[in-house]
Amino acid sequence: MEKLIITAALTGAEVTREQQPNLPITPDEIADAAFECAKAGASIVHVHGRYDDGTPTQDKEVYRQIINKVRERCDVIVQVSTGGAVGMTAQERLAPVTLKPEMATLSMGSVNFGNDVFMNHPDDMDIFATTMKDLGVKIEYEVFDTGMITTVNRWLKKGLISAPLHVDFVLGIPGAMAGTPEALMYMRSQLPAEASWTVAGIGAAQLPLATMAIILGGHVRVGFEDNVYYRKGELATSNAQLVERVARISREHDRAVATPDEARKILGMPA
Ligand code: KMH
Ligand code: ZN
Repeated sequence: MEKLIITAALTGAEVTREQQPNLPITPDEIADAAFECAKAGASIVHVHGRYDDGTPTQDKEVYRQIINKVRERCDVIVQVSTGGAVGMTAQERLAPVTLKPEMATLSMGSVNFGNDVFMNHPDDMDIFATTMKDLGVKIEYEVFDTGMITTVNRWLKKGLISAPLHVDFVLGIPGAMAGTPEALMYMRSQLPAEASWTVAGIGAAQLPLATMAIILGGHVRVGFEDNVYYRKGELATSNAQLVERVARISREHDRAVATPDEARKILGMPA
């Protein structure tokens, strides 16, 4: 089986220090967390910008610092968020992509997101995809609900996007698809041929869905953006602790963990 790509979603836009005291916020903290996660087996870090007071931002300068500081510390694929935080404009959200990071996310539709609405107008999605393609940024298609994988397939058929595709199933957001084995199996059944996939289980769904992905030949995303606990009632001590556990489970199943260069190869990215 292909080696396992572990993505560490380090910070997100919603989690607070009150919920997770070890949440990395500043570019230095994010770079340290990326280094620890890379050591533990992550080949991709999914990053969100925050101002020092914790406010989410898509400020290009904040992302520039994050990318540079991560690169100074280690080799790991930096994947910037274009989801940002609910309520940001499309233009704001696209700003970090102009830094030409190795990888960026692209949300494939609108969805209720807790008590908010995460808006992704088709015209904006089109601009995001075109910009990423023009700048040579590898896209991770973020799929929160079933209609979004249908859109991936529709775009592929229309020639708006092309293989190799990499899809992230984000399962368990209140308002979107459930974080259940059945949901994952359905999503996987709808993938275009040859696409690679990863799963980001939210909250308590993180570990069971990660374990399923390891067995099924998918890839895994863990980290504080999606889940702040190690187990019920016990906060994780770091993002790296969550990465380490997934790497350990994978190795127990005789599935080796990919290095960043191996991940680039699997995803069809330049070395
Ligand atoms: N913060 C969410 C509203 C992404 O990073 O691309 C969207 C999000 C998706 O986190
Ligand atoms: Zn994100």
